[in-house]
Amino acid sequence: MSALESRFDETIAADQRIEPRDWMPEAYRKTLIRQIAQHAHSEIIGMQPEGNWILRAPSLRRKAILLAKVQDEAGHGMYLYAAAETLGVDRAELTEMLIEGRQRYSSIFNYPTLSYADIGVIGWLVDGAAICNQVPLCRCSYGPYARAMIRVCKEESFHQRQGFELLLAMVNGTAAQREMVQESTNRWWWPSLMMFGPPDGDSPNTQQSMKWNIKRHTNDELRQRFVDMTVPQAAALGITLPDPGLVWNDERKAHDYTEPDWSEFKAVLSGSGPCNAQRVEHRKRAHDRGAWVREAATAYAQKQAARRESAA
Ligand code: FAQ
Repeated sequence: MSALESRFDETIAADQRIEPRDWMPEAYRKTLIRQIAQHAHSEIIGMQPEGNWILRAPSLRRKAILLAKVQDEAGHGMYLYAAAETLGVDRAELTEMLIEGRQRYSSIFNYPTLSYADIGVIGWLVDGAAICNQVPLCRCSYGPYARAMIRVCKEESFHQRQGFELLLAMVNGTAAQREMVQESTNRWWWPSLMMFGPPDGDSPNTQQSMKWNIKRHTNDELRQRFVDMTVPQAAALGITLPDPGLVWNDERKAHDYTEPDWSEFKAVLSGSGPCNAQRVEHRKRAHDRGAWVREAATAYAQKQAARRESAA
């Protein structure tokens, strides 16, 4: 083993951070690029389901809240692309890979938003699941990713609360509004459980990622944490989670629950979810429409560089 490899192993064993200039195994770098890029793409594609309701928000207050949330997701995407760039990839290259279907984004964003209750339920369940998954990533061994996660998690907590607050208003409203919240919860519950990834036995990356202190918990551990956290919140809302198998297990001191339909998860990952094609097409259109901005920014930067050179 080379001195560089031993140094890397010692840093991981001491639970310290790897920084961009440190030597790292190629497989560690590749895993991080895969996970951070997938995470960044999720934040950017994740703007679409909620963005769909900005023009139809029921009040100015709700519109301002939703606009701010969707803008935050764009910001998260930017921090994450910047973190990925410290590993030697280019953001433009990552965007190409997303558009060409060579990199993934979270399965959850391939489902449609059908009512305004979905805005509340996404905040409650989807941001809730994101927080559960991402708080441990603040202790990830790769410095730039861990630091980006600290800010992202603070903002996600705010997003989760705005979702819960919207749902509280709706469940205290009319019978029709309560029904909207229940119907939306029924649709989003199972896809939210899938956000944590495949069951541990079918997760090819978990073991190695945990050895490298990238992941701190397995997919099933985090899914369980999410279920246990969400049950009392559903009770506070007076909403039923759509799983008859969801019961407290006193021996395990955790809830038993029914596994989501993993064949649906696989189908969504392979591109045949309800909105896959639409999401990627929309992202591609936005990217193409932004070409003139990128060209203008490049031309400006080149001109500035030429001016500096001639002044020197
Ligand atoms: N969707 O071996 P594992 C948000 C893939 S939150 C799609 O277990 P790993 C906030 C996986 O990439 C959502 N693909 O993989 C927001 C792997 O692919 P491969 C984003 C999935 O990496 C809220 C294969 O399956 N959060 O955006 C999914 O160890 C509201 C095998 O799986 C993150 O990305 C999935 N759900 O664990 C925004 C968090 N699950 O190897 C807007 C960071 C797995 O075939 C509105 N990521 N795959 O290329 C992680 O923690 C991990 O990457 C996991 C997956 C836990 C997602």
